[in-house]
Amino acid sequence: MIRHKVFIDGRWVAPAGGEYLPTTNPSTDEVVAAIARGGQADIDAAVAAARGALAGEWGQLDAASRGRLLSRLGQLILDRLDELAEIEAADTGKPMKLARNDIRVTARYFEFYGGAADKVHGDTIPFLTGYQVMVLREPRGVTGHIIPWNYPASMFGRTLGPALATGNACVLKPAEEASLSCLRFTELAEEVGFPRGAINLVTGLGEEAGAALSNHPGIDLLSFTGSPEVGVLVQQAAARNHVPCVLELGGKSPQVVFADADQDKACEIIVGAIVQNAGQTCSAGSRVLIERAIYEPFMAKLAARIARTRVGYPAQDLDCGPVISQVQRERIQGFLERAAADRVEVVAQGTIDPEVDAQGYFVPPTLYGAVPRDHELAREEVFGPVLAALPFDDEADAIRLANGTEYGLIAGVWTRDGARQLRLAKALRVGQVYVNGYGAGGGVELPFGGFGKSGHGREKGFEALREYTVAKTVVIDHRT
Ligand code: TXE
Repeated sequence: MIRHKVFIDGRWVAPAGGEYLPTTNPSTDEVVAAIARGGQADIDAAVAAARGALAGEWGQLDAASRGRLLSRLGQLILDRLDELAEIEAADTGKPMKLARNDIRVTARYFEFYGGAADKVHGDTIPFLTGYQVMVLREPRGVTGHIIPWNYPASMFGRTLGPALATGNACVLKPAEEASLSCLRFTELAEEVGFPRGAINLVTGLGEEAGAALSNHPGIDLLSFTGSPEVGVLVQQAAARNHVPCVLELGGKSPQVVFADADQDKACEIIVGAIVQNAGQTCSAGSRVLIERAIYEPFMAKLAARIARTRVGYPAQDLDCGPVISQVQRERIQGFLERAAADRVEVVAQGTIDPEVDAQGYFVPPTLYGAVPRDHELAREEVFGPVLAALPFDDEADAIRLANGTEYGLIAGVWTRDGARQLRLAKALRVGQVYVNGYGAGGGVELPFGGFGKSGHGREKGFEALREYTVAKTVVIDHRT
């Protein structure tokens, strides 16, 4: 079995503790590889290597050269599309078509940020006569990145692309459940010729390598995607070290369907967005809010569509695969059991393909109807293929309900009324609003991030470049 090392200062080395962790295929529960169990000593070395890179070759590179490295990495990822998609599908269980799409998105991040690297401009500001003021945009320095297991590939690009484009040196800790694509991308980055120390990768457990990274005093900015609970720990660590953090912590995103919506299109996209990646998507539209006048007919459409969904192995390319782990399956089953005890109505369920082996972590897509507004299914992130439907009375009620959770990540609005589209877009407390469509995942150009329990800071697009740089004001008195 392959034992993957950690990547520090341009070299693959055994973890300081000498231990490795098994990583399993969620479709079969079989161990597919071993990853290094990195810890404090590895993180210390990685942070020191990143600091060294800033003072060395990486820090000396001009922006266009950094951009070329990123673009070349993007191209190499595309060239290896099939190989990388196989790795991602085996490690996460996602259908091959989704795994391929995720790899394309990863490549697209490097293409986008490669092109953006030399377009991050500073500013000049009119000031007192005889003075020249410049605002430089400088890299933060050493950036720490902790990412989860649901989209390891595309998050590698999402978090490292803007950080590297702006000249930071990075230490990445991928999720212990799914590190394999990140390991392979790092090999490709080595092939492309990134100077040593620019990218460091330490695999391992959250409470070991993750905690060591987030608490490290040598980090200048933390970027974390994961659970709200760990997000709080990361933010506390950032506060202790007086550094900023970007947090992306999931959501309970609403799909708001008005009576004048194109119901067939809405139904197709809403179901697609909740079964995508077995519902393990931060921006999954997990609540569907339906105007009461069309509640019954629209629910009938949703139910028919959910009932047609099929769950299976990645190679079968059905609607969704297994969830990532037995722990996650049990967590989702806990929601389903409590909903049953509370007599929340299951309106429809998809089917797990009879070919699949009971060893995998499969969960059927499930639609719940008339979910009480205060029920956990209407308020908490399930992170599974579970859709909670709730009726609403009018536009004001829809807005109240949509904004009525602790989260605020993205929203879908379905109506043909142009003025209403705009009113909703402005009233919803979320980082992205889709009107008559829904785009969980892609759109690397589009700023993305949340409010409240969904986190703060913005990733993707040019906004991310702002997060990874800091303004320095230079005031020159040029009077003679
Ligand atoms: O997340 P964790 P888990 C939500 C989703 C899911 C739940 C639990 O609801 O059911 O979180 O998932 C690292 N210090 N999301 O337990 O633990 C960990 O190693 C520093 C939504 O897997 O937050 C991994 O790399 N790091 C989310 C990363 O944090 C720590 C995606 C995420 O793991 C750490 C994933 C610690 N003490 C889960 N403990 C989204 N926003 O999409 C763990 N980690």
